Amino acid sequence: AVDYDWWQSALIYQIYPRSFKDSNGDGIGDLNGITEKLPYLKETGVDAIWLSPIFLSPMYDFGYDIADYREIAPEYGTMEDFHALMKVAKKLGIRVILDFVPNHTSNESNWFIRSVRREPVFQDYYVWADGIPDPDKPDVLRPPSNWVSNFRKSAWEFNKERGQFYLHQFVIGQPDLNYREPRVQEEMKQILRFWLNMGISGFRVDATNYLFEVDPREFGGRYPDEPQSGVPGTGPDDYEYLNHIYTKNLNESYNVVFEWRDLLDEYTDKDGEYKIMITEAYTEIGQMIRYYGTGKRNGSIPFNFFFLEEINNQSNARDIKLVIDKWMTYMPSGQTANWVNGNHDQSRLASRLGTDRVDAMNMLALILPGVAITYQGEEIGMSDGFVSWRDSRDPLACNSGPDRYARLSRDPARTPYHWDASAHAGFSSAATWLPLAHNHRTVNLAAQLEGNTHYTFYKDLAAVKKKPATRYGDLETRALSESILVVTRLLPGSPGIVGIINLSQDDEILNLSSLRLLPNKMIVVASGIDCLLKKGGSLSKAYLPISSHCA
Ligand code: TEU
Ligand code: CA
Repeated sequence: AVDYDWWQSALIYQIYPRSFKDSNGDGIGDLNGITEKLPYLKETGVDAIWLSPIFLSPMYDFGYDIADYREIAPEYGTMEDFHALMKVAKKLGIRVILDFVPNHTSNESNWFIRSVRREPVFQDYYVWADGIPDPDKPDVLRPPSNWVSNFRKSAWEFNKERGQFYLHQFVIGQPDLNYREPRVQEEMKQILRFWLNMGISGFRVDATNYLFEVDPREFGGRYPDEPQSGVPGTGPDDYEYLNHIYTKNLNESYNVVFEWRDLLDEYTDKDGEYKIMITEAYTEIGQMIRYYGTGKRNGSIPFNFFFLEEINNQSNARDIKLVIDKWMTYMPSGQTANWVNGNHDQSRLASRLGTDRVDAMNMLALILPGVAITYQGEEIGMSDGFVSWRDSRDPLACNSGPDRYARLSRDPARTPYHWDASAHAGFSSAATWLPLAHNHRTVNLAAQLEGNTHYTFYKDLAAVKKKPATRYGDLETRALSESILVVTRLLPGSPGIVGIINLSQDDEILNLSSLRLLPNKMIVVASGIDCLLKKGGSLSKAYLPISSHCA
């Protein structure tokens, strides 16, 4: 029998391999470290792990610059280690999702080296363009257009050997592939097959909305300048200085995703499971939703980034309700929702919203319909680490300079996982590649295995996530006041789920009978509210800072 719906209510755990667990004492996390911790993830209730890139890379962008899609980065291990990981994961029933980075390779990729030399097959693998002679200094070539990289400064880099500029929408070491070259599209499909043949359960697709740029043939053979955005305080080196209408969200990028979906579907019967594809595209909701597919074509699950972008430490119950309802309203019927509370590019929950909102947000992600995606460490409420300018490793930080790096750096969210209170947080036996967050001796997994903790609450929620009503129940969201948000999931014939969040610091008296759902047996999960449930009784705010579910 084919398992079509494992993913529709999956709890997916994002592992940033470099910072999860170091098994060989070099201060860098690795595959064997992950394998060692799989039983912990099983115990927690995780259905699938998504591994940030594990492939051969010079690591200018920590694996998002891939030199060979078919090889494992030596600091992370070997192909044998990967097979061993897969074997243990299979045995435990944890599915493995890999990161697919199709927009660009590393400049150390063989494809790029051969493209620089204009070798016949490879010459158009990347986005090459002639420079524009400077009218004042004829021997100086200016970049083909005003395009700016996501990591600041011109998105064009001159290559002396070839005598042309190449496009890089991210770091200089990440040349953009040319999707108008059919061979590139074919290569990428072969890479998907290569990993699918190893029994993985799907892909997270990186930077999907950057795949295509406009076709210069439609602009007289040149790449057109992007219009200025008018965003105050930005200059020509800043990404935000421009509106990216020629380099982002092109129709062709969606079509490629639909083709990859079809390719993944070829593996459904063979492996007896549906393969998941989750696409990353930071953009406005209309553009995001289009990745789900059209009437005719099946697509992917677009990451829902609105928890990250539209909820802050001031958001009240009504604000949060609106963010939830927005996705559910825009999502085409029959599709699967998803909820993201963090990733390796974003500030952590505890730092972004405050420690007292960590449980509430984890709870929402895990009781709302669809896929919940947890970034490693959010289940124990880790906070952003302090990373000095000197210790900075993220290229976005390094390109921003000592005065501006702190605002943009992604290093703080990438500090190693806190396993216990020992010297290197149980992550490594040696000094760690990025400094540990300052609170690792108090905020760590070992300290949270029992009692009312972020972790035990999360684990309870993971169990609730597996209940029929969480999988299939109807959703209702209600803001009872500025500070009380109630989420219910009702399924005829099954115990319902009611999630209650109190966002205020004050005592709140909540009469449960006012919710008018008590005749059914309900599983109540509450955050910021004491969990004393008596039929027709009332809930008053906790003496317990965190309350777990009670039946
Ligand atoms: O991020 C894509 C992306 O759009 C980033 O610009 C993102 O907006 C930024 O990191 C937020 O601060 C993906 C990966 O998640 C990121 O780690 C990579 O650096 C990037 O692609 C290039 O591969
Ligand atoms: Ca290691």
